[in-house]
Amino acid sequence: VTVLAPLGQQMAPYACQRRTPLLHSNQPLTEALETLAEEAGFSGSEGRSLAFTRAASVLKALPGRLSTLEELGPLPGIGEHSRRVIQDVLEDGVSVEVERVKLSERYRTMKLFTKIFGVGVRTASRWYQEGLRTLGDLQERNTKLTRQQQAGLRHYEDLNTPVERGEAESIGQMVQEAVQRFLPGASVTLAGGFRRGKPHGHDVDLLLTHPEAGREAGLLTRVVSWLDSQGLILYQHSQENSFTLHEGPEAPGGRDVLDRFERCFSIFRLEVQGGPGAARGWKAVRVDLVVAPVSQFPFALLGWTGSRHFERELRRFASHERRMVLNSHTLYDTRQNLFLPAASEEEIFQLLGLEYVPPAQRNA
Ligand code: DCP
Ligand code: MG
Repeated sequence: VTVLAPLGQQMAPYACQRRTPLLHSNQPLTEALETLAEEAGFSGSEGRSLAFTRAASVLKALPGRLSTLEELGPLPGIGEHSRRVIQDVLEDGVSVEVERVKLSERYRTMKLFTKIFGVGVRTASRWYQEGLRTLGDLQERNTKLTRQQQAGLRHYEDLNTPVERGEAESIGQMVQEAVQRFLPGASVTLAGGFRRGKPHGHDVDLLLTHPEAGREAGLLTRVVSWLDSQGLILYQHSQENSFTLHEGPEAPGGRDVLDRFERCFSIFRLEVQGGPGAARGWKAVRVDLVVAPVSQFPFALLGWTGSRHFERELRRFASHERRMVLNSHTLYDTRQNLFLPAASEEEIFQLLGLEYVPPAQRNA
C-alpha cells in the first residue's frame, strides 16, 4: 500500500480549473453536503448554501474515495462545518444533522413545492408560512397560481419523473424537423446535463442557431406555433431577445435572469411506450428552447452546458482572476474595454487562460 499524499493536494481552487467527472467515488459525502446546501438555500442563506456546494464540488473532483478526513489535508474550499459533516458520514455512515434536515417538515414541504414548475424558494416559503403542506392544500385553499404553476401542478408527476436520454434525443429530433421547415441550415444542439453525459435530467435544454447572422430572427415563434398546431405542446411561454451590446458588459438582467436570449419555456407532449405515461401513451416533458445569434453561440453553449456550479465558478474566475465579465452572450475585458469574440468553447477557455475542460468533465 502506497502512502497517500493528501488527496486534495493538487486541487485547483476554482471548479473551472478542475476536471469533474459525472461518476465519482464520494457519493454519500456529496449527497449529505448537497442536502445541507439545498436546505440553506430554502432558508435564504445563499452564502452557507454556496459553502456546502463548494465542498461537495471539491469532493467530486478527488481522484479516489476518501476514507479519513486527514487524507484531505488543508484543502481550501472545505470549511469547518463541512468537515464535521464529512467526518460524521465517514465514521457513522450518516450525519445526524443531515438526517434531521431530511425528516424536517419544512425541508420536505419546501422540496415538494419547489418541484412544481414555476415555483421558486420565495413562493414555496410563503406557502409554508401560510400553513400549506401538500399539493392538495394548494387546490383546496384556492391558492393563487400563475398559468405556469397551474401547468406545473397538472403535470407534477410526469415533470418529476426523470427524462431519459433517448427521450431528450427524440425531442431534439422533433425540434430539428420543425426548424428545418422554416429555416434550412439552422441547427439544434442538446445542451444542459445531457451534454455533460448525464443519462437522465429534469428537462431538455436545446440551443438553436443559424450560421448566417440574423437569419435566426423570428425562427422560434414559427417553430413553436407549428409544434403547437401538431398537438405537441402542452404549455409554453416565450420571451423576446432583450440583449443589446450597448448596455455594456454588466451581467445580463437582474438577479433571476440568466441571459437575455429569445427563449421558450415549454412542456412537450412526448409519445412514450413505457414508463409512468405508458397507459395513456404520452408523457409531459419540460423543454427549454433558446435562440442564439451565431456570434454568441459559443458563449451560449458554454453557459447552457453547466453544471450550475461550474458556470458560477467560470464567471467568478473571469472576474476575480482576469477582470473579465463572462456571460452567455459575450466575454468582456474590463482592462482593455473590449469584447473578446470567440468561435468555439475552446477559444473562450483560451481567452480566459484556462485549460480546456470538455463537457463530460464539467460536472462540478
Ligand atoms: N444554468 C446556470 N445557472 C442557472 C440555471 C441554469 O448556469 N441558474 C445553466 C447551467 C445548466 C444549464 O443552464 O447546466 C441548464 O439548466 P438546468 O437547470 O436544466 O440544469 P442541467 O441541465 O444541468 O440539469 P438537469 O439534468 O436537472 O436538467
Ligand atoms: Mg437541463
